[in-house]
Amino acid sequence: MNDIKISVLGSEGVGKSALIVRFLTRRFIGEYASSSECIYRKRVSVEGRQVNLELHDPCSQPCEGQSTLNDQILWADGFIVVYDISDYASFITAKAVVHLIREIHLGAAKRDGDSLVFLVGNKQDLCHMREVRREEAQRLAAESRCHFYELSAAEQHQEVVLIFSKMVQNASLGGKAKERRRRPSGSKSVVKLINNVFGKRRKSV
Ligand SMILES: Nc1nc2c(ncn2[C@@H]2O[C@H](COP(=O)(O)OP(=O)(O)OP(=O)(O)O)[C@@H](O)[C@H]2O)c(=O)[nH]1
Ligand SMILES: [Mg+2]
Repeated sequence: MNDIKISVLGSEGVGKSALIVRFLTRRFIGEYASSSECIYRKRVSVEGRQVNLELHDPCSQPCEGQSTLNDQILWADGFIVVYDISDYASFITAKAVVHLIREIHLGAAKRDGDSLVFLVGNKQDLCHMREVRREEAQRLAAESRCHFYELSAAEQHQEVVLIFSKMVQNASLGGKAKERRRRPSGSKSVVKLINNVFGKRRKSV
């Protein structure tokens, strides 16, 4: 059985935890703990094969034993790079992250599968406050050989599941035999996740 490691990256508050929680529990809770980085594990089936999925949810606040962005990029097989469509600065960060992933993977002679970076514009329900034009994000995705999606973790469940499933499938096909790499610190089960998501109060947008 092979392992698939996916890191969800992007600036603070773009909805990384919301997307992961949606995928794992089907729910949108509105407030998510972000005081520690975590790896959530789930066994999934890809084309009849059992695969161990590890999902890395980084925290934006400084925390004990925090991994660097470089570590996270070297660790993962696939990346979901998230920005908030109502926050242009978060798009600039996403752009920098996408470029860094390409640079690090090429520099380290890691496989650079075209489909292993997904650029995701979250909070589509806030389109009345849109700051990032869809065309601009599409252009970045095309230039950087990423898949591109816009969605709302708050309002959509199927779309979120589809993105994670596609990522798992692509990573699974691309990475049969891979060297083990250092993992970011922290590891939690889905049960712990349920407790964790209630751990911090934060205003919903
Ligand atoms: N309107 C709207 N709000 C969202 C959506 N997704 C997440 N949020 C809200 O955005 C805020 C931040 O979401 P998080 O999932 O904690 O964001 P994060 O990227 O994990 O943040 P850090 O862990 O601090 O880096 C929360 O208040 C969420 O309820 C969405 O699709 N639409
Ligand atoms: Mg978070």
